[in-house]
Amino acid sequence: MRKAYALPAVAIAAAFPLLTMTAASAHEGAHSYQASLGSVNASGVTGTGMVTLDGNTATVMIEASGLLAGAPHAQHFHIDALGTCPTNDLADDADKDGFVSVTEAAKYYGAIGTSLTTSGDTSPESGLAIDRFPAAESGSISYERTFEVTDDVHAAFEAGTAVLVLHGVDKDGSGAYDGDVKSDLDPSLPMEATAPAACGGFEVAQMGAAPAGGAETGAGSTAGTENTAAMGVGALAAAGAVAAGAVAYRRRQADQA
Ligand SMILES: [Cu+2]
Repeated sequence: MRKAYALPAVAIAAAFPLLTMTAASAHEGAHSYQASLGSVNASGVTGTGMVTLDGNTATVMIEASGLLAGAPHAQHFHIDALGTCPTNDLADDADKDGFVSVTEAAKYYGAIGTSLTTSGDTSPESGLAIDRFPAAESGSISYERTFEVTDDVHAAFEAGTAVLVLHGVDKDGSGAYDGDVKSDLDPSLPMEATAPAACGGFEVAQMGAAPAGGAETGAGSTAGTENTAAMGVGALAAAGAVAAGAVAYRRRQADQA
């Protein structure tokens, strides 16, 4: 009797062309990724990154604070390494110059895949185009841009090896990029200008995840675990707010089109 219901796929497609189209679009639809930025080089920088990839069209949003105010902060997608970040202390300072440099961090987060500039070219060649990176007025960055990424960057997001990195840290608290240590990327620049300040690996965004369920999980365990769970929920809620903003923004754009 079961065989009577087993319609060939072709027959289903013929009978329900709209259904199959919907299934196809859902499969190829946009995917969202989120990164929670943690400090590197004891910068105190925190923030979030949200990326929606529709094919190779990326809508990128970054919110970060605690940065050296009024100074350019290079920001990139780094790709094709472990998809992780260096520690926030000097454990990864292999050459003991007092900084976790880009070179020392690369084993975690890889090379530049995309330069998150405010205008123009977004290739790795613009990696230090400091006149086209956010200047962090008041120490904060609120960045949003839609542009095309390359196939290797898209693949890195799918593979879980895409990492958001913000650079530039005022290690000596002088209020400017200076100091005797020179950048490992460009010896004409101080290390402070290029050392990573914040880093976060991208994960698939938990769109529509219920934070209440996460909170329940912590109930009944130790206080420490509850705190950890609460912090996790807070991070998710923050990321969810960013995601909701992205949806609202896209709707506004759609309305205007
Ligand atoms: Cu970078």
